[in-house]
Amino acid sequence: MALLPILRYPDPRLHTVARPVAAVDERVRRLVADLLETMYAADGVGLAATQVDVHERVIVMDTSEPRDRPLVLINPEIVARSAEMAVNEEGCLSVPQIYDRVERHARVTVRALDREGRPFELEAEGLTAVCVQHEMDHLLGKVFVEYLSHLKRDRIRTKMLKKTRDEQRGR
Ligand code: K1U
Ligand code: ZN
Repeated sequence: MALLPILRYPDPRLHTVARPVAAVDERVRRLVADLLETMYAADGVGLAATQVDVHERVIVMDTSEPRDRPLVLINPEIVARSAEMAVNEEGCLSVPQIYDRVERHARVTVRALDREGRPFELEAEGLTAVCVQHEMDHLLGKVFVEYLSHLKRDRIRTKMLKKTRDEQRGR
């Protein structure tokens, strides 16, 4: 297994649309293992392949407490959405230390393949529903800050560029 570097906003590669996985084989299972290791090491509850510069429809999540129930979603599709919406605080491993409120469907049903290539359905609510919608946005090249005002987004972009520059200079 390997820890993978996570792209940081505003890296343009975060806006790449992921392609479907053609076959769930050993290569994909290795990617899944690396995504899980990277997500747990970063203390995240989710991670999309897009965030590690792999543009295939693969998501990992673990919203359990203690964090011992990994969820793997390959080629996920939302097949039902609640009319009810909910506003929740979100964060993103690609936009470290930035949190803001985003409105999303309160419940969603997702159809996907597991790491053995078997189809399954997930009925998600609460943090799991927030997380799966956030991760599926990543697969479409969308970062949660795009739900915020232009003013907030511009401030976040400037802050992230400065943070990256300072880190590269060892500050
Ligand atoms: O996609 C990512 O960058 C992972 C992201 C998933 C996410 C969690 C919660 C709401 C939206 C998206 C994170 O893991 S953010 C860090 C985190 O652990 C967390 C943030 C908010 C609530 C609960 C957990
Ligand atoms: Zn994210």
